Amino acid sequence: MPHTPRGRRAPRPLTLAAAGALVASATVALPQFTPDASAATTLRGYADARGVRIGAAVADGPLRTESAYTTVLNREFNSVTAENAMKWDALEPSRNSYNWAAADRLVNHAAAHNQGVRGHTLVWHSQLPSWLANGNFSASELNTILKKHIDTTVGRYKGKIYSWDVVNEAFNEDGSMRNSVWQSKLGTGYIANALRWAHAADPSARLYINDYNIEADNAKSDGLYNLARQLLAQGVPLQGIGFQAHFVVGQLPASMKANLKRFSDLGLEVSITELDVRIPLPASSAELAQQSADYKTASENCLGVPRCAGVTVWGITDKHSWVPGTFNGYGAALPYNESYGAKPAYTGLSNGLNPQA
Ligand code: G2I
Repeated sequence: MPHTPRGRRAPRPLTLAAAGALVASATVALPQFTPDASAATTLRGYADARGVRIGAAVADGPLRTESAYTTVLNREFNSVTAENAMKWDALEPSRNSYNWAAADRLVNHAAAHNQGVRGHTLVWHSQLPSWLANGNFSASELNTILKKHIDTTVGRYKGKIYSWDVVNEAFNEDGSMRNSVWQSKLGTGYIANALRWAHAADPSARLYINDYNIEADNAKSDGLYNLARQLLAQGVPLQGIGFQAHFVVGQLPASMKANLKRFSDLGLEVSITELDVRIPLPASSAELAQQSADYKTASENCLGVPRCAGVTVWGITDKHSWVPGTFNGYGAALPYNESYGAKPAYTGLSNGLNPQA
């Protein structure tokens, strides 16, 4: 039985609300997990008390080699996401030849530290192995390849992954579908198929569509909203929307909470899945303070909405963030600095998780 924190209702299944003509087609449940009673004032202590997840994207290198990294990971987070280890190019670099080592390592680490696992990601246009990206497969072959990937990957971790980013970054900024190998060969139907296959492989995993620049009410989130409504109306097993939330300091969209709420009003779970807040370097103390406010607001924007399952940050420490390698001149995006010192952003995130703050 999951332990219920004092004064909290036990997590219970939430029935999909019928929205308009939508038919309730599935049941979603908030994450079930046993809180770590050791430290109420950590991020995970506050998250446990609310029955939600506070997660971190985990890189395999520091997980294996840096004790400061695992100390913070285990103390502060009740959920993990593989930053790269569950991507297709990592799992199946040559056709039919799998490399599960790093993904297994993370799943085993999570089990040993009472952490849940978000799976990331099954269907994406990026990080495909070259045999697949350059294979020039027919639609029928691609369909078979995708089904096998989902059956194999979701099946391997059945019961060990509480939610999967089944489809990642499928939209263009204008709300149309991105022209990936999946879209161009299979059409938009690949999304419903992927969700159905994933559900068959692990009926207990919550299945997500995940994307960036959908935090605001905008053309891209409108496109996703319309697709989500259609999928639910068709009875496709879609249970959640992942809002990546890669922000620039001081630029959280004003419509974020209302936008998450409209998805939640469809009966879907919502989660922040990849939160970070980048700053032009060198970061000033004013920018670090604004970043702290942004972490608080972002987490409150999710947790203040019904059916928010939790918040995941895309890394732990600025030492290992993807940001400087991608956004020239930016960095300092995470709650811990390069020496594993907690930044003002840590306090902001903590206050966002703690309703008493
Ligand atoms: O780009 C930020 C994130 C946007 N949403 C989807 C996420 O999956 C994505 O994560 C990033 C990782 O943080 C990076 O670490 O995805 C990148 C591309 O998969 C990751 O970068 C890659 C490098 O491009 C590769 O050269 C490298 O081999 O990381 C790989 C493993 O270190």
